[in-house]
Amino acid sequence: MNNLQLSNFIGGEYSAPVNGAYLPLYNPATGAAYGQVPDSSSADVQAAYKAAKQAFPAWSVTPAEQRFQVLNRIAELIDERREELARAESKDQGKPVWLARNEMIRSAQNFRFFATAAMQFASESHAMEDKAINYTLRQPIGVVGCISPWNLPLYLFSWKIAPALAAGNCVIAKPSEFTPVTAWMLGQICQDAGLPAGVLNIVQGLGPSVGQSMVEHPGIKAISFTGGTATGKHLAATAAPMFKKLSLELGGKNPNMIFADAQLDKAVKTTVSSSFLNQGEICLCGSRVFIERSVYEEVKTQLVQAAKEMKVGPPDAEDIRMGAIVSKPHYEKVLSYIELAKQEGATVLAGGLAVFPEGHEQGWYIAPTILENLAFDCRCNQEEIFGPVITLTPFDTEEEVLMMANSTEYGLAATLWTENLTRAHRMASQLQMGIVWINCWLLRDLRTPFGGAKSSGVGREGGWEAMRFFTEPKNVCVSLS
Ligand code: TXE
Repeated sequence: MNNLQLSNFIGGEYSAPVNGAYLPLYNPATGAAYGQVPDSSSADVQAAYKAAKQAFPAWSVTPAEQRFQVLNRIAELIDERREELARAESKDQGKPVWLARNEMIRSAQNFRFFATAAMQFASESHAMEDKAINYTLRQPIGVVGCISPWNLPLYLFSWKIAPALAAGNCVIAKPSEFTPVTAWMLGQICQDAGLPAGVLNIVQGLGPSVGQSMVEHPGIKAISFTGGTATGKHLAATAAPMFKKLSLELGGKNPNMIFADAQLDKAVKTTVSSSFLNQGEICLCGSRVFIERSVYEEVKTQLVQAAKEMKVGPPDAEDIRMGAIVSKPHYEKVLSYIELAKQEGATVLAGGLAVFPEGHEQGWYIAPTILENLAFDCRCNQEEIFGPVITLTPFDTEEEVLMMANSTEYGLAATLWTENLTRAHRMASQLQMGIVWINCWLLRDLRTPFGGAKSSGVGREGGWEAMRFFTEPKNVCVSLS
């Protein structure tokens, strides 16, 4: 797939951007350009809007069973093309190909899950004794926008698109300009699955042009966005005067708390994943590891050993644990945080530098990095780094670790390792987070609400939450007298 030229997918057809402009597409494993992605403009968003608006009257009344069948077929086709999609995703994003395969399974699950939701989602009714009966229709909103990031490209793209379509909306979707390939491939899959033209439109390009045009477009009534907190803030300010419905899934600086009474082997093993999976580029990664002082040295030694043994290399090698960082600017950002940590007085226990695998010296690789001796309120412990970098901090009491865990502006997820049941529940209720994992990490039931508190976002997705977000409730009150 060298010299790959991507296109937009509008009105059921692949098309070049109106302005004819393209951006280079880079392979993080080599640092070299391998294709081009449309640098679309508001003209393409407008064309997508026209197509979506035209498709909406028919799609919004398509029987739920037919919507189920099409979405389920998309899931089957993703499964059938898993290897091809996984290889494309790994090349585009830098993630290990084995991990991309898992994410393709999950992308198919997103469509399968919301296919069934289309069949199950129903009106509520509220009887007022003998006076009246209310029923609440949940109607599709119309044309909605989905904007997704580069860390889990198809997985997060499908996580938004699937419920939007299941609920009967027509969609304009924009993947990240850094990782557009699997979204581009999804257009063909949707067509092969029989999704009517115009129901899903994919516009490729930059955030400040395509994304911004979507948010500014008065006809796009709701936006589901996953990305950085700064972008989310800007997006919310743009959308506010139009009273758009917004779902924002933003950054995190997640605490991972290990108590002395935990099953330490399991805690350490999972912590290695929660720190470095996908090069640490998952909003749910636990970047601040707090360890009870009596087991601090023991846990630290094991984590450092695991990090040092971790193989970093080209993403298509089956035996690597970590691949390349998604883009040059992000690679430089992560390295600059490691430098900042040193200035803030960190001791580097593992990694702390770029890696240059043989034959891939120009790629963007960073060693799994473990830091200690940082204050809980220093910048490296407060700001989202979003790379393979964790800090270790000892604690003495539950109150102390709770205070440190809640000390950042973020509130996405926390992980607790303890065999003390009452403590686990007590802390879960006091952590200012949208998600708390107890003795596990990244275990996801697609029915549960997903999202963050504080600066980690607004609203929840997943299950009925997503179906509610993508519908407008209308209460109808009927007098019985
Ligand atoms: O994301 P952006 P960036 C965090 C992480 C990372 C930081 C910045 O800390 O280092 O954010 O990453 C589109 N209107 N996360 O700058 O720009 C953009 O094109 C509308 C956490 O790469 O937020 C892309 O499709 N859209 C995160 C999407 O927003 C705009 C995942 C996300 O990109 C836009 C990614 C605009 N004005 C980064 N500007 C998570 N929560 O998982 C950009 N976009």
